[in-house]
Amino acid sequence: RSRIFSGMQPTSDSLQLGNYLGALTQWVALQDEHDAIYCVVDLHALTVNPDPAVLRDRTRRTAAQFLAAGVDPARSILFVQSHVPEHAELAWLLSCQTGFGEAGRMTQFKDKSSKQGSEGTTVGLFTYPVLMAADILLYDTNLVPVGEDQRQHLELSRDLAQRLNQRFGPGTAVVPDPHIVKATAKIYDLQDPTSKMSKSAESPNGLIELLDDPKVVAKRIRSAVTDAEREIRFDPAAKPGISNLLTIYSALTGRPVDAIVADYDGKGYGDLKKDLAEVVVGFLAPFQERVHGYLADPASLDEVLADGADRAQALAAPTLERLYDRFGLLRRR
Ligand code: AQP
Repeated sequence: RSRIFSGMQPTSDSLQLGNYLGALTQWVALQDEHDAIYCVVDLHALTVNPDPAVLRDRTRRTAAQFLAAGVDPARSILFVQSHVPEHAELAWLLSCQTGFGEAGRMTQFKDKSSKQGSEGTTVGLFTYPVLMAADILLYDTNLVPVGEDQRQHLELSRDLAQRLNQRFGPGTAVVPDPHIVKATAKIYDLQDPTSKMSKSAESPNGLIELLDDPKVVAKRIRSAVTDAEREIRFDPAAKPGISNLLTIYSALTGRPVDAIVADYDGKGYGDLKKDLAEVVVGFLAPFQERVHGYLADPASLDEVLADGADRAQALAAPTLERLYDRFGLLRRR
């Protein structure tokens, strides 16, 4: 069985639909056939300097959403990144193997730091992809299910693994492969359908948050930006708005895009939006109920996370030990 690792940041009260369709549904699908490890990456969230109480709350909320989506702690390991200190330790080793220019070429860093200005940008944001490489290499991960926006970061993880094997000998690190499902690899903002949907979007109007009031969600779908034509067809270059709605419709119903397009032959954008709003709300209502169930019992949730951290650490500690040894750090008696 191959090893899967992936994580999400607790950077918002709610995950957004792109997180769910791009990554979380894959996490759930992969857990039967693979040894899966899923993580709330709270150390990553520190890069944007969150309020401490808010971060703690969002960490539990994010874990509750993983569970509500179907991550099963009996089959997968579910834990919080900071509970396993080996992540931060390995990140230091890897940061000493990462070129300054190499890290500076990461487009997510360039985008986020240009919005925050150089004083608002932390060194942590710069080294974020190195910590992500540590998360992945720490578990000798084979496959990393993520959305398209993480492709470049994953490429860095692969380069680092290959570099370690060259410098310190074969078998130092496992080179991870991305698992990116093309159809849902990038869900777009409803108001700006050429930018990806994001938890930290500047305007909430193009965002579908999984814990939003269903009425608000329905309204946002009905107000989604489309185009001046009338024809419903899947053409991401010419019709990004409609194509995005079709992608979401298809992913949530399991119906192929072509079949949906055929259903709407002769119908208008308004019909598509109205029906999609129902589909999304129909998915969100039971999801939200499950999330609230988990949040109503924080002691049980913490128990699940503590057990996950124990299991994760049992895998992480020997890997880190192997790497410390290969790097030439004198081990304590
Ligand atoms: N729009 C998207 N379409 C498909 N997949 C997406 N992902 C994020 N947005 C989309 C995937 O979800 C996971 C979340 O990773 P993250 O929490 O580390 O943050 P991110 O990639 O930076 O996602 P966000 O929502 O945009 O968060 P913020 O605003 O905090 O930066 C990853 O697998 C990602 O690919």
